Amino acid sequence: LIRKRLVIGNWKMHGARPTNATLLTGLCAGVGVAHNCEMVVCAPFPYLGQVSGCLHGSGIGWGSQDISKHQQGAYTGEVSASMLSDFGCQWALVGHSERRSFHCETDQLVAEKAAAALGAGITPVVCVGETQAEQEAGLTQEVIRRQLQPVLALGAESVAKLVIAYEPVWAIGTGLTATPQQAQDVHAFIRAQLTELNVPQVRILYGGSVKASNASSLFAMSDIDGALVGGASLVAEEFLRIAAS
Ligand code: G2H
Repeated sequence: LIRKRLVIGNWKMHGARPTNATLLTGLCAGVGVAHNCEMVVCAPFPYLGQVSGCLHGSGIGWGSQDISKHQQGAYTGEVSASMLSDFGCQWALVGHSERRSFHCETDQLVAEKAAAALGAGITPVVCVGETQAEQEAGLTQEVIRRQLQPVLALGAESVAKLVIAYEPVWAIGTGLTATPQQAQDVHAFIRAQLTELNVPQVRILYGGSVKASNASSLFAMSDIDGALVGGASLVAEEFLRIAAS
């Protein structure tokens, strides 16, 4: 059973046309270093046209950082799956911890967004992860199980088409990384639930302060299939080095 390696850059709310151009040109020039690894860039909505123009035909995929659960209608400020498809997006992050905490996204809403993406042929990258307080209280597994529950309830046929990203909130943008073994333990816990659903081939990415210097030790773990990279995805050389790991 082969799970192809996957490294996704999450630009978050960073970027400007000129710096994006430099970054994207750098990625296209260096994409050859990352054979056996799929690369994807998730940019802010207004830049998806620029990203698709630069990455088209490069072998690097692109996507959004969020998606509406609605197909169309009076939903001011929302962006639908079909609009993302219009811009060639094949990927969408859903339920990133920053969406969950700053925009009150619930486990149920995250699952509905994943379903909306799947309905348009877009691969949702469903993010899960516990906060520092939850980790310290020994609630990691309970929280992950709760977050995954409505997503797994979409059924094996749907779950087979998505990607899961485990991002411990205490390791995001803090410089703290889970140790490879800490991450592996949670990935194995998630894998067990996927196996129970008969979809062990679903990829599980690790996220949280991943950089070129810690990527290899994370990727050496048997249930870590790649990474969701924030800060380190904003510099082409660094992101390429992670993909090459
Ligand atoms: C976690 C991650 C990317 P960073 O949010 O989603 O960001 O690598 O900056 O911790």
